[in-house]
Amino acid sequence: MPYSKQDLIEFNHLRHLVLLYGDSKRPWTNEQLKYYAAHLGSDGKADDWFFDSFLFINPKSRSGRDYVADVNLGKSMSGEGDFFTVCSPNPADKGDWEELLQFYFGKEGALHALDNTIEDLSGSVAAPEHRRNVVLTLPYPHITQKRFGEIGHTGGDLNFSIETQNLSVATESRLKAEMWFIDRIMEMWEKAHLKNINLLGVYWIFETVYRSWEVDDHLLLKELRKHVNSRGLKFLWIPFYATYNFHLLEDYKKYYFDLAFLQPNFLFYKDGKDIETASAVARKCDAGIEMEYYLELDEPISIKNERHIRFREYLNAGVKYGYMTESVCAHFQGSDSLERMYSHGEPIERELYGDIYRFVKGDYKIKPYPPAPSRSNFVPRRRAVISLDLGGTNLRMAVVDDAGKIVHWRHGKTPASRQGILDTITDKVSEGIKLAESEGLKLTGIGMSTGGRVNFENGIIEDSTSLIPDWKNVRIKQALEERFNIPAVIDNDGNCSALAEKIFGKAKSVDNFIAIVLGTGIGGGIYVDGKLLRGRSNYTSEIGHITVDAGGPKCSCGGYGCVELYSSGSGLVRWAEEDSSLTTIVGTSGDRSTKAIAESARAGNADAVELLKRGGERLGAATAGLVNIFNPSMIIFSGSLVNVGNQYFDAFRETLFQRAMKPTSDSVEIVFSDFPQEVGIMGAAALAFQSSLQGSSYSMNIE
Ligand code: BMX
Ligand code: ZN
Repeated sequence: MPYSKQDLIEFNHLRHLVLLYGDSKRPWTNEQLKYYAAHLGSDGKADDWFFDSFLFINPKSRSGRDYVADVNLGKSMSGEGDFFTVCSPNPADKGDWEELLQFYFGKEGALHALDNTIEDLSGSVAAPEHRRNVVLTLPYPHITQKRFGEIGHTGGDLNFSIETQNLSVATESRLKAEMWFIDRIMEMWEKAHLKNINLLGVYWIFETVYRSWEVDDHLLLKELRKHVNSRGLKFLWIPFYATYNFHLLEDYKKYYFDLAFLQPNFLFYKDGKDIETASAVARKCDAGIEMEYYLELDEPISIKNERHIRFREYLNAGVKYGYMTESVCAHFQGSDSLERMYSHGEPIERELYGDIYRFVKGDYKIKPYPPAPSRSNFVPRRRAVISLDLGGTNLRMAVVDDAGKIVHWRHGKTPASRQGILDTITDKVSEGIKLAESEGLKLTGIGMSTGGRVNFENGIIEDSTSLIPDWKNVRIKQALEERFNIPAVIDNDGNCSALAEKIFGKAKSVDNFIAIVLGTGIGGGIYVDGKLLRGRSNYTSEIGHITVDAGGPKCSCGGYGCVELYSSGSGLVRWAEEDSSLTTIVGTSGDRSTKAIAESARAGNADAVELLKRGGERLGAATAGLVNIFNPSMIIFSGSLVNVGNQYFDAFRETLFQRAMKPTSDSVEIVFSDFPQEVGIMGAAALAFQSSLQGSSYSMNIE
């Protein structure tokens, strides 16, 4: 483990580094930072120092664009299954990076706040022996960023993608942006004159070292590290244990970083590695350990017990395997868990606050584990619903629990006939019920999201376009209730997507927004003044069927020139096939699918790029009209097309802002859903929970 007299001096006495996840919209204040800088006695007064080092991490810019990149694989403790994240479709640009610098260095910024906090505390506690360290996060240069912004006077925006240039040029540009960021940090640091803190280094936010045919972070990091070190800074990393390319930890000091902390990930994952193994790996690789803690509201009792046992193991293992005193430790604590633990209503959480403090001081003593949740203990049954999502291409079924977690997930192609669809639904629901019951989940409802015009009161699909053939006059609510004896509730997929965003997603605190689902067709849901727009018969928000070309071809809805014919998955394919000027778009197997179009565009095929631009443009024009009518503050995209390519969304944005009336469009934020593929499932689940909760005193358990 990387702790010797030498390291002590070289890293300015870094021992315990606390991770401070921030929200770009809310700067850190003295009031919050004091919980991390000092230990507070029961009277609320500081009686000692706490962490010696502070790492500031902001995942997103104020407008929601990503600084962070993440790859996670594994099963979480509540078992929602495997998941992973890829390069952001919504990457931060130079303006956002500048905003982050302001967040760090601005007058109200994190560093001034920390400096002042330490200054203030030095009144009640004798000044610390060494200056406290700060580490600043470098934003990740996403390869989805094609117009980062200009650096110097080079006459153009930096482009990080390999769509129109080769990998080494893209990597050079990414490196250039990072080097610029580091130089800006140094300039601002010089000017800031902060007395009580020491700028120790910078942090690489991606928890792996990534290389593929379109990304070369190996080269980037090797060069970047030289630059970081040349400015007198250290380069830090906290890799995810189950990470892709994890073996790189073995040689990390040789090539990439000056200091790494291994995340055991034991707290979050059901089948996570145990801490003994993780600490042995850290020791072997000369890395520190990351302590992992979080607090969740309203978690089920069994999970809470398990969390306490596991966190006790992090502390005890620090004594057993020596990392409490022989190593450096990073402390993950969600965004504000330590502050919340300090004033928590439950003694067990307050006790942990004290134990973490003792641990940081190096004199924590092993404590017994809290009792394991046993079968004989009373454990309330978690509630869950069966959720169905029927679209033009896919039929999905999931079991979703009352924390909004997908516990089981199945999906397949939408059968070609009405009977086929009904049979598959019956099969999948039966399967879901069995899975839920075998885990002791209490099923309270079935929710369904479907394309088509839905009679919401009676649960009847009254009409559909030919995207779902013969899907008319289907009494689905009645059929499900009779067959399974569980209350069922159905709504249009666009409406469901809007509900999903409102309850679980990006629109939790937004009252006026438009959700757009880009799939085989284009669906939509609109919230006005906090209410989902339903109209006379719940047939609202058929955004796909706004005419954008009065002389255009006939649409599956009976109209002509609808935007769905140009900008949806099926529309792009149709256009590619019918427009004789677009001849060169073909997939690897000679096909013309949406996937083939996306791949061709990524490979720089001019026809495919043109097609995406036209598609985005038409949708932008249609949406400009909606913006003028509904005055939303947010537009949220979901559906399988969110990854189709930036050309589409760039053209969308450009057209929208060009066409929509000026003051109206000024404040519209355009964002991507946190669950673009699961939006129908999440919406149907929210619908089922809402209706099963009506008249009951039980409340939904949403984080
Ligand atoms: C169609 C229409 C909409 C639906 C949209 C997106 C039917 C069957 N569908 O415009 O109701 O919201 O497609 O659906 O009438 P998806 O199939 O792309 O998910
Ligand atoms: Zn139409």
